[in-house]
Amino acid sequence: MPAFAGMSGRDNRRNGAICDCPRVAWEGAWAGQAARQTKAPKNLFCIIPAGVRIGYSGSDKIITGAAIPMTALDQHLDNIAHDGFTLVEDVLSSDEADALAADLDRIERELGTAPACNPFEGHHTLRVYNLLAHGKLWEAIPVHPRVLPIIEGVLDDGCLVSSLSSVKILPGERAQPLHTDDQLIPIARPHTACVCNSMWALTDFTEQNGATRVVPGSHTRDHAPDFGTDYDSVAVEMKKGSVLVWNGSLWHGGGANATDAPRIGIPMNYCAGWLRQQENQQLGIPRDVARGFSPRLRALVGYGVYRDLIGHVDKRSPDFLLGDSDGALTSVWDQ
Ligand SMILES: O=C(O)CCC(=O)C(=O)O
Repeated sequence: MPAFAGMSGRDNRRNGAICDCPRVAWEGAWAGQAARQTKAPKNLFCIIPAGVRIGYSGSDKIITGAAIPMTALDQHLDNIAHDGFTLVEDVLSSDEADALAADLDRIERELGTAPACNPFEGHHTLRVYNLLAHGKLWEAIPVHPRVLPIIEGVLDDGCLVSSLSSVKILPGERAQPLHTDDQLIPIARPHTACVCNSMWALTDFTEQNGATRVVPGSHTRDHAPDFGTDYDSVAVEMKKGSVLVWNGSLWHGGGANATDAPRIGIPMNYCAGWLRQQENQQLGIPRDVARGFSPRLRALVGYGVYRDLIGHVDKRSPDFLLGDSDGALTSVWDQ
């Protein structure tokens, strides 16, 4: 299979055989020239795994993906380190994506969701926040074994759910201003990754319907974009069921939807265990709901401690507040 003409010198075939799943690579369009409003090229090679890493199993019935293979994990982490993003394909089956989209319709109806009508959230975009409070189906997303290991590789396994929401870009929406997801965090750039986010495609994402646009490599810049300024970017097209993962410092934004159908995406966002979550998970998710979460999901939403200290309640893990654990903790001070 021919390599994409503009690819960098990295050899994406190391450690394994070549298969034909598309890997988003951008250098040809981007580093070359004329990157503005250019689609990320596809049909590049990726790795057929040699090893298997055990991941956390999801708590939900419908989502049953196997753990992410180790060499693929390395490749994804390499992509994020180098480009600022990576694409994980076929995470959800078509039926799984449809089930989530149908449940989202239900939630939007129940909440009477309407566009926020501001330049960031859009005038023709429906957004629902705090999805973990709105139904069991959503509990499988934060712990998915094909994606969580990548997040843990960028942050660490003490990472937290920062927010779980939806972005349904309706026909006629304009492109969202480019931004970074760690833009409000007042530390000098570039910095160690403290936010790592993902976009789950519940419909195909195309340049025409508003696929997420990224500025490859921008996670290493020493500044964030100026709000509302036009920058060169590429659209990351992906099939329904795929997941785009990026370093929170990457410049990106939703695209314009020039079609007559919605583009439905689920931003599943994580932050470091030492950072405040964007959506307050402990107050926003009723305790009765959190009590039904798997142990891993409980820890991810904040019923745990980071490095045996951060987040403790009276030197106990806050898990005891859910009632079925004593929260026993050997704090870092006691070690
Ligand atoms: O909808 C998208 O593709 C990106 C949305 C986004 O980046 C945001 O709302 O922060």
